[in-house]
Amino acid sequence: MQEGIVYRSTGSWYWVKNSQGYFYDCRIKGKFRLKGIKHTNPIAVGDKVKFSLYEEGEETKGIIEEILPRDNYIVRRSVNLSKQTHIIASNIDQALLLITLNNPPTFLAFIDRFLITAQAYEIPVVLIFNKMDTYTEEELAQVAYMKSIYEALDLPCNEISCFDQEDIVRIATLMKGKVSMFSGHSGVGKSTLLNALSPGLNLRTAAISSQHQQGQHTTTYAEMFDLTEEVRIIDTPGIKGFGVVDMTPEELGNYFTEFYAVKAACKFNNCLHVDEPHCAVKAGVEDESIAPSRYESYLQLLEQDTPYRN
Ligand SMILES: Nc1nc2c(ncn2[C@@H]2O[C@H](COP(=O)(O)OP(=O)(O)O)[C@@H](O)[C@H]2O)c(=O)[nH]1
Ligand SMILES: [Mg+2]
Ligand SMILES: [Zn+2]
Repeated sequence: MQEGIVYRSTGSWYWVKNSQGYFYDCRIKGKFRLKGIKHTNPIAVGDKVKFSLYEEGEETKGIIEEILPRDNYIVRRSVNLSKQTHIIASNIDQALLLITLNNPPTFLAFIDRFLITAQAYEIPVVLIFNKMDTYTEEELAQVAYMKSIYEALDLPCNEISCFDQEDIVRIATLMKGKVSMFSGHSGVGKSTLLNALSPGLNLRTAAISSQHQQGQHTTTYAEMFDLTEEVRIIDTPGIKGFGVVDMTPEELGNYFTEFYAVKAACKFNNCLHVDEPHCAVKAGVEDESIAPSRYESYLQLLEQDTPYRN
């Protein structure tokens, strides 16, 4: 039996790379379909699988026999109205969120929403402030302020320019030995950074966006790429963030780690930090130990993204 990782999937065929670096076209055994009833696809890009080989004419192909437990996975709702979800990708070691101040603007609320969702998916996030070569003194101060908010939460922050070779090497280093996923608004420099990291790589993203322009039907297919031998990415064209994850108001509050850290001091143990008296979170916002933007993001998410609130 071979062990491998799924790099690409068409829904019926899986392109699996084994530990020696060889790729095989694999099919799955029927039983996975039954097991994967919650999800429209039983196996996703990023999955670690065990497969056996068989000969089909001249070709050696594989049958996936087993899927190893996933560290994490991201989903989107399937297009039909069922409760089923489609697994976009799994086993993501880190999400690299590219941020630019302007051109395009990345708002703090967007960053916070991304962080919360990544946390719900159990994917560590690295923040990358890009286009540092373009900012004025005033804008640099703004970046420093944004950075201070997230460094206080122990999130790794990097300032880079895609045109600075030392910065590229730094990013390559933090990607080494991991599967990373790039996120961020269109125009923040994802493709530029990927090309700088791996000049030979011909990413599919361009082809996908030209398809878009022709108004064709496009589906989001994730795909794994080796940038170098030890640097892998999962490319998820068309996904800027992680979409929306259902969570209860209480879960949401807990995902704001600095709120969670003080909530024992709230008068009510089910405090949602909104109208309640003697709230430690609101006190923290007042004495500025909690960033006002984080609290604003929280209120916004509480309003929009917690359907269970009644
Ligand atoms: N000045 C400057 N421009 C950049 C940098 N990174 C990307 N860009 C430019 O930003 C534009 C959008 O980049 P692109 O990689 O297509 O963004 P994507 O939509 O996130 O893939 C391009 O014109 C890039 O040349 C950077 O670090 N500095
Ligand atoms: Mg791009
Ligand atoms: Zn409270």
